[in-house]
Amino acid sequence: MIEKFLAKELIERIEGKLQRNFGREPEDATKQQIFRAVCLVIRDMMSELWLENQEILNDPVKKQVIYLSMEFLPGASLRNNLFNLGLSEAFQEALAAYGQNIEELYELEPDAGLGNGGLGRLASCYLDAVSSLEMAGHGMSICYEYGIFKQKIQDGNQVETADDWLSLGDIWLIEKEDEKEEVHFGGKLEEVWDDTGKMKLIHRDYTTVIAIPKDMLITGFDSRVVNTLRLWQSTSPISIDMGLFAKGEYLKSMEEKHKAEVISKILYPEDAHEEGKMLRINQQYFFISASMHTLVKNHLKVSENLDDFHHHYAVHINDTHPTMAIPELMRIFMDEYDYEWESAWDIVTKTISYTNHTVMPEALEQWPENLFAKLLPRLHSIVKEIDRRQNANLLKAFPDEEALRNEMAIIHNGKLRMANLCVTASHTVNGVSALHSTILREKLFHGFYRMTPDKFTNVTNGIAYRRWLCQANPKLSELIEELCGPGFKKDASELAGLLAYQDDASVLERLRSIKKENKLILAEYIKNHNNIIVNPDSIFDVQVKRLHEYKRQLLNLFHIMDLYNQLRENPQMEMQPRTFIFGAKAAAGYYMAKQIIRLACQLSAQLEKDPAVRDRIKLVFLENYSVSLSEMIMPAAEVSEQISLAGKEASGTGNMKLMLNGAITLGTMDGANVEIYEAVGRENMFLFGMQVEEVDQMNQEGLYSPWCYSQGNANIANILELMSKGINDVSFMDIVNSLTTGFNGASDPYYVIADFESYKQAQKNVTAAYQDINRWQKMSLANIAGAGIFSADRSVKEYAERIWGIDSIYDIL
Ligand code: GPQ
Repeated sequence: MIEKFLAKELIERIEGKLQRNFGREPEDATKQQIFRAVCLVIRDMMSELWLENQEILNDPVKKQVIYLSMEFLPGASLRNNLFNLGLSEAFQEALAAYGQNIEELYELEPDAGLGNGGLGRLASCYLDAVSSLEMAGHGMSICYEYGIFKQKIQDGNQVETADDWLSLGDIWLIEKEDEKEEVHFGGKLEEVWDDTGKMKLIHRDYTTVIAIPKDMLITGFDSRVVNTLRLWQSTSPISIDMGLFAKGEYLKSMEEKHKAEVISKILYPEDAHEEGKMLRINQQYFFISASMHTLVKNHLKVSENLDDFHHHYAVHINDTHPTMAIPELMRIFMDEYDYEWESAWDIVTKTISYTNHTVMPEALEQWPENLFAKLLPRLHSIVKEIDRRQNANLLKAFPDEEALRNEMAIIHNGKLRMANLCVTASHTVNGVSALHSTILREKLFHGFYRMTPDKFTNVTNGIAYRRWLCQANPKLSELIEELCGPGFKKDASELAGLLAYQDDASVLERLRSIKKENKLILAEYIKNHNNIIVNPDSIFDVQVKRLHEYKRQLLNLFHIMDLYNQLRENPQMEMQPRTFIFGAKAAAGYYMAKQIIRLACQLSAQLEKDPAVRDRIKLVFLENYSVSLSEMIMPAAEVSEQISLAGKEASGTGNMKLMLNGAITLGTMDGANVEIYEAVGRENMFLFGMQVEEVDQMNQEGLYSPWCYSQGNANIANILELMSKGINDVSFMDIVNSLTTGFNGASDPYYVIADFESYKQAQKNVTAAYQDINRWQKMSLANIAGAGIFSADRSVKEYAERIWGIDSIYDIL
């Protein structure tokens, strides 16, 4: 248990921080100063816990996981840390003494948005779980000065502005200047022969960049283990070239510094998309090289050599972005510690494991070999050798299957394929939902699966459920605690205890009234931010996630346009009012995604203008969807739109957060929806659309013609016509063309039109079910009760047991 603090002690500590750091008394401190002082007090407490465990953590026989990821999306930390430490009430009381409201401090905190979406948030959920399970594990990434852009909607279009999160978010970062690392870029390799006739490769004329660690401490719920998320910031060893400066070349004199600093300047805002950019390669190598050096150094502090490195560290690669850990470790072992290839390879491959997060071809990283060789010559030579050896293995395994061997090669047609390198060098490879892992085995990595079937496994994603339930939806959390006891906060499977109340009318009524209160909070937010008054008794139908064609926000919009057409034709039509809520960022250069946002915004305005429809259907596009905003949306949602084309969404995690808050999934058999279906049963969700096999068949036949569909279906034709003619005076011809022109997969590649009728029917079923409030609340309860298996604690336990070989640090003392 964590020590309890009295409000009085906290007041003293907060006052101390205000005086020493800002020279202020509480009365004349600004809100920002109070926020900082409070965070500093909590940071001290976390640091003490962190120090307590250092001895155990540094023992080489106590294994720890290193979770490498280009993205982490912690969101805000204040409320989460207080909740985890059990100090929320004490701080609330302490602050009340100054007439301060802790909620206002929560609102002040900017999100640490060092990720794009699901992948980054998953990484943060897993760190929370590692600490909560009292395991040792650290995240490593980049300290981006600017995180995911802030989205503004101007005239119905997305506009991006920079996210200067560090201006206040830096309060959680502890700089460890003494643990900085050097990273070497570019240069050339030279062969040098020693007296014994042994050849060594020497790297010369490289550029040095300094990596400075900024550590964010990661608490777990009711846990004494505090881990770290180490974020590397880049800087140059030379701050200014005095020679150039003296010559009056001021800008040039600072060029080196700027070149180094640009590496950690900004997060790439493309989600599940690779572009082969030089800066991206530099970012990857920068944080990988610094991280691997740190591990090796730390290991050597407690062990004589690196032979037992894999007993001390499990290094996990979150998608292919950190793949360079493989050749970089090989390089360090061989070039810096004189290991032979075979023994280095043996240790490295026992250390590394890899999670794949997508099967979308455009997201599978492939680097141009020339560029890679120029930027990282030594790593290139190592990858070439891995490829050479792998080709020999492939020839043995598949002597008569040249096409397959080519598909599996690491270097092919002048490209380095990072996924193939990962699978080759990892001891375990996993997908993130049962369906996705099956697709990996049967399709994407089928050759590898034939060669090494035991390498492949599944770990279905999970979420830091306490954040979205206990912290974001306290009323629901209190009700569950009252009915089932507090055990669910430690063990999410205890949520199933709620099922005992599925026929209890008073419980169902309380669930309804909690949902209503949460809807009112969101309605107020919508009024303030969108200037739209929504009906709190309408169905809150939510689709929040990155904007991507495969996620099919367009299918949702098709349904809304169809309702609009029907209402215009038949204004008297009886209809259960609906509020369709969207939240989505589009990558800045993703034209179609931006068009879809524009369509949503124009449609929203058009509906609002029309008195005949606006009381029955509303569309709200919430700008700047983020972790913090999701914490307000999830508790208020009633329908969870999970409508990706089957086979495309690796897992989804928003689907889990929404069901946990009692929203009912309207979804395809894709990603983790399949497991939601298994958890709650057909009667507690709304399924529609083609299954993976049907999609595969359509793709193979190549006969799909959305244009023919629209000829045979007046509703679809009317929707297309509406978009062509214009919505709120804006025409969407590019969307229409992308759906209807071209043949053989060139038009409507995500089968929006093919799945439309099935979706529409499912939407009708939603409306019908909502008419029966009792039935609806029962479905909602079944979803909350069934959400337990989607806890990140469960996922991390599976990783720990089956992949990393780690356990609670207290169990192995
Ligand atoms: N995902 Cl490869 C991302 O958010 N970004 C990425 O670059 C890649 C995957 C998502 C994926 O689309 C979701 O289906 C998953 O639920 C999520 O990763 C976490 O596994």
